[in-house]
Amino acid sequence: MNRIEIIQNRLSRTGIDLLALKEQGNITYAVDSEKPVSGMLLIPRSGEARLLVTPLESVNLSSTLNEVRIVKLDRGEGYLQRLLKEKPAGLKYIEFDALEMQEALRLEKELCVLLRTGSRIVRDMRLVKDSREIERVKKAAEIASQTVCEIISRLTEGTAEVEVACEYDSRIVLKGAFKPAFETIVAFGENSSNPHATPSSRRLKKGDLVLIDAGADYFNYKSDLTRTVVYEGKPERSEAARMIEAVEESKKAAEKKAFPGVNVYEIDKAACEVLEEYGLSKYFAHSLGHGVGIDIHEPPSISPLSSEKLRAGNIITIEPGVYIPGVGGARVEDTYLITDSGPLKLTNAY
Ligand SMILES: [Mn+2]
Repeated sequence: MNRIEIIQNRLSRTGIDLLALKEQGNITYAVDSEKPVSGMLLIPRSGEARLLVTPLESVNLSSTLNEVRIVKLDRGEGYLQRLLKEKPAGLKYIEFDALEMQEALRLEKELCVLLRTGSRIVRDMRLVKDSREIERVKKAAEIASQTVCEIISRLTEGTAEVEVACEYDSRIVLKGAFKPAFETIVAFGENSSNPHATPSSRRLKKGDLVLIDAGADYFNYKSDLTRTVVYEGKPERSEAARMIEAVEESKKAAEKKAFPGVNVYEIDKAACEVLEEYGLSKYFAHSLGHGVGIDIHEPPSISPLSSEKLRAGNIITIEPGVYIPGVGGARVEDTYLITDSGPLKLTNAY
């Protein structure tokens, strides 16, 4: 059964007449494409699925994509306009993955249907990766890990953050990645205290904290890892070394909990307890981790607010970090496949 058929089975069971997907990651997944696909994918409970695309998006698309019919809109025509024009007969209940308020109001008025947004059908399918998806994330992880190791071993005094980031980006492409999975973060010294630092012209000095957060996109699947090191510093007893030790210990504690069936907030709790012991938990500014796949951030979110249970086949990151304003930050992150026997680390940089 292909993914569209699996979705149609679920529509039959829940009484939904039509599932409309707008998010690129969901469409790409549903049509099982090796390249990102945008547009509006209409999947009826039975019959042919159709992908509405603008004239721009239709360039390079043939008339079908894995048995989904491609419908080219006229220039200037909107997806909703076309959906309304065609008004499939007998529609009572439409579910969207995402829908803007204006669109919802217009559809309700003109179609007189029951509408729901935030559909979980494709979201839930994407939570558990199949073997083909796992192979792609593994490859993305391998490329990123090797490259981060190379980059760290070649750090030289006086190099700017942007230079290191560019070097990483070009090396992964030469290794077969499509592109970086997100904007590569390279932060030296005090800049590492910003969890989302943008690489700048700041140059590397001896004793600096060096934080590199990088990933790769391989056939649409992503990897994510972070390493923090001290550049030619005297590591013993420095505050920087203590921060790095704290996040590494915190990550280990989280790994021990990352088994199928565990509530994700328990993983977060285990990581926080270690940071608490170091007196650093007040400097932990973000979620502990996130799912990774077609999107760099996808469900499940590993946060204190989530009560989702881990499942075998989930691919997640664990990334505790501490950020002390004016001093610097440390984060260590890996991408893991959750298996029945626990977390399997896919990003094997040292
Ligand atoms: Mn991450």
